[in-house]
Amino acid sequence: MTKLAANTIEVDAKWRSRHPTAPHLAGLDEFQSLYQDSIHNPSQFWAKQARELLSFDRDFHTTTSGSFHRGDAAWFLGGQLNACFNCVDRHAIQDPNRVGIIYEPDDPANDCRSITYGELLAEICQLAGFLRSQGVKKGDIVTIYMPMIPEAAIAVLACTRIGAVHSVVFAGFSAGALRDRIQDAKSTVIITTDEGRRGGKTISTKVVVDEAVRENHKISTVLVYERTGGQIPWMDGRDFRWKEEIQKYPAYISPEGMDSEDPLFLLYTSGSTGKPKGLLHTHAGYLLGASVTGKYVFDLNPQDRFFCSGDIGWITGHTYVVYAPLLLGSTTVMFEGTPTYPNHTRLWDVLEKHQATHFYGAPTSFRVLKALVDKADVENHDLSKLRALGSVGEPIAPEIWKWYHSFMGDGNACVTDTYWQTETGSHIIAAYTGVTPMKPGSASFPCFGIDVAILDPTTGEELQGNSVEGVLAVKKPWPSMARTIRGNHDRYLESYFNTYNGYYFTGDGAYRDADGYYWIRGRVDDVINVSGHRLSTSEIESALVEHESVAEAAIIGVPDDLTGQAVNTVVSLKSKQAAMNIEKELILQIRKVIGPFAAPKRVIILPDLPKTRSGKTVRRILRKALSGDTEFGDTSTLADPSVIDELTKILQKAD
Ligand code: 6R9
Repeated sequence: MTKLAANTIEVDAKWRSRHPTAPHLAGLDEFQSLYQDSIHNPSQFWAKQARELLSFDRDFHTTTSGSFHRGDAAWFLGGQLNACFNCVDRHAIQDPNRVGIIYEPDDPANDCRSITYGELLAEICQLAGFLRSQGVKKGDIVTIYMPMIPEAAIAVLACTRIGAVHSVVFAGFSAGALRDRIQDAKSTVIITTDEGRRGGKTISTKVVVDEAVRENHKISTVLVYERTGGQIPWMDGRDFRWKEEIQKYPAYISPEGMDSEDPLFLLYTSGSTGKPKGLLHTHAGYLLGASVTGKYVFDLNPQDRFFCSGDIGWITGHTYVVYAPLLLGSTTVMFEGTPTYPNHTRLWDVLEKHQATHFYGAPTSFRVLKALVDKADVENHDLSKLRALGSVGEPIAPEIWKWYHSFMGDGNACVTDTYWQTETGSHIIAAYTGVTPMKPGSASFPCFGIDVAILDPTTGEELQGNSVEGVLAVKKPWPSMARTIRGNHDRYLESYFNTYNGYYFTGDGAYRDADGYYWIRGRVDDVINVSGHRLSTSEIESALVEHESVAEAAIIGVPDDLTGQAVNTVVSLKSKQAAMNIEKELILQIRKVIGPFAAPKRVIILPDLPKTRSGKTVRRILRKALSGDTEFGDTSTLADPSVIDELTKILQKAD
C-alpha cells in the first residue's frame, strides 16, 4: 500500500460511493503500477492503450520510432484511422440518440440545444461534402475563425472527415493576426460566423475575416454560419451561407483513411521569439493522448457531461472541449458566454442546468469569481453530480484551489490541476481524479508515459531526488507531442530540443517537493501568461515598433492579482515631442495588431530603455522596477545608469 504524503487531502470515500459506475482506476497503487509500466515498457503500454481506445481501420505494425534528437518521433506506424470516425461514427452507430454536444448560449434566456451523435454525424458529413465541393483535399489547411458554438466543433470534425487539416484561430485575434495565420497556413477556405455573442456583446467575426483576407487573392471560399442574422458585408461568389449550402450534400460520406502520422491540425502559439509558431499535431498519437488523459486524469465515462470553459481557439478547447469527450463518447457542454454574464453565478447555473459531472476552467476566472461570489449565492445549486474540477493554463495558488474545491463542488468533487501545453497535446502532469491525494496548488505527478526531469538551468544536468528546483523537461517522446512547426523544422528543434540536449524543454520552471509532487513555477523564457493566455513579449514588441512614433519597446510581465501576469509596456519614442494620448494610441495599436486580450495594463514612456553597453535591453531591471522592487542589483553594466532614476521618478509619480 502506498504511503500517503503529508499535507494532502485524501479523496473522500463518499466520492467513490457517488460514482455512477466504477472509477477507471481502483486507486493510487494501480495508478503507480500503470505509470511504472508506461515508463519501463512504453511500446507495450501505448500499443495496448491505442488498440483499446482508438478504432484503427488498419492496425499499426510499429508502436514507436524516432527520437528527440532528430525531432522525428513517430507513433503507431502503418496504422490508419479517421479522427471523425473515432469521435462520432463509433458512438452514432451504437446509439445515435446519445447527446454529443450541449450548447449553452451566451444569453441564458435563449434556447440551449442538444445535438445527438446521429445528428452530429449527418451535419459533419454535409459540411464535409461542401468543403470537398470547394476543392478542399486531404492535407489542405482550412482556417476556422468561430466563437464557441457547436458549429465550430462540427467544422473541425468536417475537416478531419475528409483528411483536411484544421487551423482554428481564436476569435479574439485581430484581423492582422488572423491574416498572418491564414497566409502561413496557405488556406484558401475560411469558415466563420456572421457574428458572435459573448458576455452580452457582439463580436464581428465576418468583418474581421473580410479585413484579414482583403488583399489575399488566393481565398476562394468564406463559409458563414449565421449565428445572429446580423447585417454583414457580403462578397458574392466567395461567401457562402452555411445553412443554405450544407443541405445540398448527403448526410453520409465515408471517412477518409489517414495514416497515423498524417497531419491532423495546426495551432498557432506564442514562442519566446519571433512570429507565432504553427504547431503541427498528427492523428493517432494526438487522439490517443486526448483519450488516455480524458479517461484516466478526468475519469471520464460515456454517461458523463463534461463542461470545459476553454475556448476552441486554444489547445484546451481542442483537446478537452472537442476531442477527449467525443472520443470517449461522452457529452461535451459548449458554453458561448463568460463566467460573469449576466451575473456572477453563471457557471453554477450552467453546471446545475446541465447536471455536469466535470468542470474544467482557468484560475484567472476563479480569482475573479472568488472576489464576487458569496457562498449563499451558490449553495442552493444542485451540483451533486459533479465529480471532477479541473484547472489549467497557469499555476493555481493554494487559497484559490481551496476556494474552488469548496465553492464549486462543495468539497465533494476532486480538484485536478493539469499542467500541459499546446506542444504537449494533452496533460503531462496532473492529479488523477479520485486517485491522487490532493495537494492544493500542486499539479501533482507526471501522467502515463511522461518521463519528467528537473534540470539545473545552467549546467543542464538532471537533478535527482526530491526537494529540487530547476527547469522542467521530458526525457522521452510521448504520443501526443507536436511533431513540427509548420515550415520550420529547425525552429522546432531549436525551441524544444537544442537548449538541453536530449530533453524536451518546456520553458517552465518547476519544483519537485519532498513527496515527489510537482509545483509549476511559470515560464523561464520570454513568454508571459495573462489570464491563461500565452503571449510572446517579442510579438507584442514588434506590434509596437510598427507604430510610427515608437523607437523601441520592451514588454514585461508583471505579477497581477487578477490576471496572474499583466502586460506592462516600456517604450522610447522617436521624437521628444510625443503625440497627445500616445499611451492610448499604443494600447490601440496592440489591440489592432494582435487582439484585445493582449492589451497592456500600463504604458510607460522613457527617453531611452535601460541597456547594456553592447545595446541589449536589460529586462531584469524593468521587471524589478515595475514589480515595485527597488533593489536593482548590479547596474554597472548599464550604458546610461541615469535611465533608472528617470524610471523610478515616473513610477513614483504614478503611485
Ligand atoms: C494548456 C495550455 C502553456 C503554458 C505552460 C505554462 C502554463 C498551463 C498550467 C500552467 C501552471 C498549470 N500552464 N497549465 N502553469 N500550472 N496547470 O495552457 O497551453 O496555451 O500552450 O500554455 O501555460 O506556463 O508552458 P498553452
